[in-house]
Amino acid sequence: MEKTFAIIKPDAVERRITGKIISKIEESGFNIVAMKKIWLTKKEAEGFYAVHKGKPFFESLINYMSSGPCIAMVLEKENAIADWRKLMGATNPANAEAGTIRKEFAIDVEKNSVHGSDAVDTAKYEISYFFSNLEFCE
Ligand code: IDP
Ligand code: MG
Repeated sequence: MEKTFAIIKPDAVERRITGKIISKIEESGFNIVAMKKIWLTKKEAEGFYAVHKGKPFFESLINYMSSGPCIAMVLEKENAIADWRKLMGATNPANAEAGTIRKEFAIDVEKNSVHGSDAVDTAKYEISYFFSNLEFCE
């Protein structure tokens, strides 16, 4: 079964909507096989988002992602990577489809409430960035 990596970002944790987001994840057929609450340092956020280094939004993104705790999760399901991206919705909530998490909960293009891996190799890297083998329940 395919695994993907998900984050409930600081804007959503701060607004206490993690339960609502987790409900949507479970109702959509994902199994949560690992989960923890974690407050990233700037360095850890920079490492996670290294692919965006140099982009105009990078510094603000790092400040935001290290501004408070987030929830990191590994989700499992057939087609988990694409299906989680679909449930999240477009990066900019203004372009997100009805019924998606970002359409319903995101504040703006930066504070967009959730993260999801975009491919098999990034899912593998991101899962191993946050979780060790001992943290999985399968
Ligand atoms: P994704 O989260 O939908 O995969 P990416 O392009 O990988 O989107 O960007 C990573 C994160 O960087 C976004 O989720 C969002 O928080 C932030 N971001 C992306 N584009 C912009 C932008 O144009 N302005 C501000 N923040 C942005
Ligand atoms: Mg991305």
